Amino acid sequence: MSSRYLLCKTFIGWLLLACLPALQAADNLRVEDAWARETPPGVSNGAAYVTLVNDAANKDWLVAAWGAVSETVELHTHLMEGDMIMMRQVERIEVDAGDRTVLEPGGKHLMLIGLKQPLVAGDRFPLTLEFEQNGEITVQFEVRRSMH
Ligand SMILES: [Cu+2]
Repeated sequence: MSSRYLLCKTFIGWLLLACLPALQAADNLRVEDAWARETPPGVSNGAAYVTLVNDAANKDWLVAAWGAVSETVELHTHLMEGDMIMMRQVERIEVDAGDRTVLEPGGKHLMLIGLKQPLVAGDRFPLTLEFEQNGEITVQFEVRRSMH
């Protein structure tokens, strides 16, 4: 065995070690910017938004969400019907491989049906998001006054 071969083998070992954490971190789904809009008193439904980041090689789908904040959580989108923009419930929200899906005002969102109490700016509450491939992720949502 030449010393050159040894050197090469060691170098490849280092490369593998250096790559390992990156490979593991890439193989999942992340969420960013989880927030909900403040609700006025007496309003029983709210909306929550989040950015879904899919670093994995496979497509995934958000299929359900729930939390103690409301009776139920529905997945919604906005659609044009004639000249009206209507909210519609959807069965799942796709997150393409290596891509991100943004839930935002005027687009896809989590509809909090039957709020237990008004959402007040600065408060935080957890929601569990269930993905078809990646399973459940519990996320803290921050209540904001902003419309954006
Ligand atoms: Cu809605």
